[in-house]
Amino acid sequence: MAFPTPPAVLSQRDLRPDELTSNPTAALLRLHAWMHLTRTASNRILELFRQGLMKGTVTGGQGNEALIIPLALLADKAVDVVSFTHRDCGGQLIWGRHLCEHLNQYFANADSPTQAREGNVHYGDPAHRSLPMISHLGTMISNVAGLTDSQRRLGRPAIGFAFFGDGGSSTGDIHETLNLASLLSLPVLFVIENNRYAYSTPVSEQFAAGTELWRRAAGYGIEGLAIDTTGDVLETTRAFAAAVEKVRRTSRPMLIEAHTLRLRGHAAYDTCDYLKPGENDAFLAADPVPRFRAALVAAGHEPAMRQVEAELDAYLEACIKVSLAVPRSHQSAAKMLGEVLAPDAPPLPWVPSVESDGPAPQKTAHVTMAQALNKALFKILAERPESLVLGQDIATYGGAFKVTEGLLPAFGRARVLNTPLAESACTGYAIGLALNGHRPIEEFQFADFATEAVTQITQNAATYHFRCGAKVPLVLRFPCGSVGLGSFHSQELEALFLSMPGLKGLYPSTPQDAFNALLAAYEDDNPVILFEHKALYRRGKHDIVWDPNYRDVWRPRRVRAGTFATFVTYGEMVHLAEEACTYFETEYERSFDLFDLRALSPLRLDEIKASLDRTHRLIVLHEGRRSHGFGAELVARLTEEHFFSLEAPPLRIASLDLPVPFAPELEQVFRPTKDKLIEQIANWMG
Ligand SMILES: Cc1ncc(C[n+]2csc(CCOP(=O)(O)OP(=O)(O)O)c2C)c(N)n1
Ligand SMILES: [Mg+2]
Repeated sequence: MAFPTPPAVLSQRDLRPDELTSNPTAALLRLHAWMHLTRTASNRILELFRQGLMKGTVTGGQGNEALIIPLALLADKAVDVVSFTHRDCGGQLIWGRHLCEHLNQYFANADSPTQAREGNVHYGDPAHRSLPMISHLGTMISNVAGLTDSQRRLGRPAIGFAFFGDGGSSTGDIHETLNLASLLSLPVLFVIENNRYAYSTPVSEQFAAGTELWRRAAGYGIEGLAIDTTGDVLETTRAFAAAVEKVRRTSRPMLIEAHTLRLRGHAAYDTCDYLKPGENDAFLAADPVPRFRAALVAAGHEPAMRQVEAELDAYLEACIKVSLAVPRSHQSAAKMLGEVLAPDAPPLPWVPSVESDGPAPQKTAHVTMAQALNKALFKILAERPESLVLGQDIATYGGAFKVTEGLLPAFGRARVLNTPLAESACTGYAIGLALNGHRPIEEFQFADFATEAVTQITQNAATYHFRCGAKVPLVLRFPCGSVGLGSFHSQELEALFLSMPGLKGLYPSTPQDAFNALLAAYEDDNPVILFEHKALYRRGKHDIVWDPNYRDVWRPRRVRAGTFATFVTYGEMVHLAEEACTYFETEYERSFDLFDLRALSPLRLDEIKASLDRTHRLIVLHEGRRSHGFGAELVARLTEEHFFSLEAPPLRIASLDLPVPFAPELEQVFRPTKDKLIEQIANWMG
């Protein structure tokens, strides 16, 4: 069924600040119309939920209209960036969503904008720079900062609108992002929707240093102010307009604490029994919507308003009728599984040479793995204008492992970006850039510190495509593996990260594969983790060439041919495995079919399965810990189809289930070594 045509008033989705003086009546009637629709739609959504027609829960925006309607109308929808919260229903509609789409999202039906894969407010319109929020409060605002920066880099006069609640304002992401935005001078309007409660927790239990949340701005070197949205709507709108104009003109962030209301509790299920006696009545008395209407009536606009309200009410009911008739969503497992990752992108038109300015395709370089990665970064930055590199100490210093050495003088600070110690916000910022056509490559100083960004990587970036079809082309470089640095600078985190859907992972073991892997990861439209074992960075020099088949790193490499067993490993362990294979060939006259997995996700195991069909014996080796380790997945996948043809139980060799011990002697006990490998294989062979 076609969507009902919106009343004419809803085609007015903008408000220019000069209208507030040149034609205030038209501006006020527009504000009223959107506030009326937003309030009535929110009330009807609550009713539909209570009738059991909507799923999950609903968190209403009743009381927040005088905040979100002026700001959404003032935004430049052609260039600006936003992420709406669970109180911002009116903003979604003003940004351009048809009311039926909004309702379909809440019904989670077959026409829902997220294909019913997400519920209620968790949707947006990334193609038009409205980012769908995830539940994790605080995460979205760094995405807004990144996308706003992307717009500015493309020469567009955009600003970002980052909305979050008084409760959300306590999260680490908020602090990291306010700091980052100030450092990078990003034009983002940070708006705390202070409705005095986070679920049942009052602001006084949220923040110790007084309840004036806007005063935090001074700590980040940015302007802060409070605006009371429960007062006169025209005054509120003028104050917002001045702030919007200033952020756009100065390109500096600003923090606004907007006092607002939450009239229907936290969510549909909220009992509200934590409110003090009379507190809810006070909220209702402070509601600006009826007072605003009464003022317009007193100014003689009642007949015009009544007509608009009637049109809007009829439109709302017509939209509900259309959306109620949409069938439930039915999707096969194959369809959903097939849409977790963005499809393979076509290869980029690389200059067929290791060096961008080298004419001969056959030109080689004799390099360590660190230098091979450095060459790939040079090539990407030289040939791809949408690329940039970010991370801690990567600019002047060239990175903790000197992988980014020389990039800053060649490409400048805007594209070789030193970041503060804020892995979560910096990853969120990179996600925002990636959503708008940039392709960031982020270096984590050590893979271990990526745990600071777990939410951004696994819950946000990794789920984007499934949730809304948006692509997040992002390379996350993880220097990993133990080299005598103890628990927090050594870990192999592939099992932790890759157990979450939506991430790809490559783990090269040679300079050539590292060079190829960085190009392949770069041109992928998904977040790709590049695992770089620190012991391999300087493990001798090797020739690297321009390899037109660089995308083959997404498949395993057969390192040696053999007959006794199929031997699967990756990373530094490939070199250990080779030594063990040589030993067994010499001492036992037994050969192994040795594979370097290279791509940890998605796993392409056909060639290895074919090998197992010939050898009927399997060895899996990795440096990560054994329990819940990557080897468990490999053994399961490889043997579930071949179980009855196996001639021996699979052998799984991994590190011990310990935090990585520091002293070299203890580290050797912890991780696989050549001697232990030989001993375990010999025992297994019997
Ligand atoms: C990081 C995180 N922790 C906990 C929650 C659970 N939660 C959902 S809404 C909410 C309260 C949010 O309060 P506030 O930020 O003030 O926004 P409001 O709902 O008042 O608009 C909580 C605790 C969450 N969504 N995210
Ligand atoms: Mg709140």
